[in-house]
Amino acid sequence: MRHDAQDDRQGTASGLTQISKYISLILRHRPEVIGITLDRHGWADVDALIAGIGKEYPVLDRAMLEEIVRTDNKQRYSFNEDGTKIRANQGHSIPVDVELPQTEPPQTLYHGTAQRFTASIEANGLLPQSRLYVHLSADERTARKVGSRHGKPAIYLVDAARMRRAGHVFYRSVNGVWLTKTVPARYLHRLQ
Ligand code: HQG
Repeated sequence: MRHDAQDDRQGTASGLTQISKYISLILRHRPEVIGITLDRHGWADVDALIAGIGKEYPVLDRAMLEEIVRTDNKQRYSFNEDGTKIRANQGHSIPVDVELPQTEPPQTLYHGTAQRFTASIEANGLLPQSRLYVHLSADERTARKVGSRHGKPAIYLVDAARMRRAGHVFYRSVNGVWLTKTVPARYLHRLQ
């Protein structure tokens, strides 16, 4: 497990963060790593997940998983009603349908990326790359944070209202991320 000065400062929380990142890998991208499958709505069996992750992180039990879900800073995961299943709310690369209703977006949304991607984005529009959807946010601050993950950030304003009028479909994940399949370049306005 990675262990650095930042982890030391964060104490126990860093352990949870490490496990949370692993859960994110399993529930969004690679369930086969621990020999489990997701159903078509993205649900994994909680006991199977705990058992599978236990090989790497034996400390994980039901109570710790509940704490991870409850305290996750982006509310990445949800349990089903009876608590027997768990899924990621968004961010998948594997084709699952998390049953989001189409939702009317605000007039404008934001997308944060890295400056080195801007030439390609302005030529080809925003593409979902390895994920199912392009991820957008309702506020510029979140976009800046997302963009900073990739390098020196560049921020785009997305003309969501005009996209809607042209028939593009939007979803809002249960943790507030706006999703759409692609954003053609004509709907992008670079802020920074
Ligand atoms: C870029 C995190 C070149 C796109 C965040 C982005 C988010 C292009 C990168 C969530 C392009 C894909 C998603 C094009 C798009 N040419 N580059 N035509 N079109 N790109 O990580 O939006 O912590 O898949 O701009 O908070 O950065 O994981 O997407 O830079 O909500 O929960 O290709 O991931 O959440 O990168 O982040 P990503 P993202 P979590």
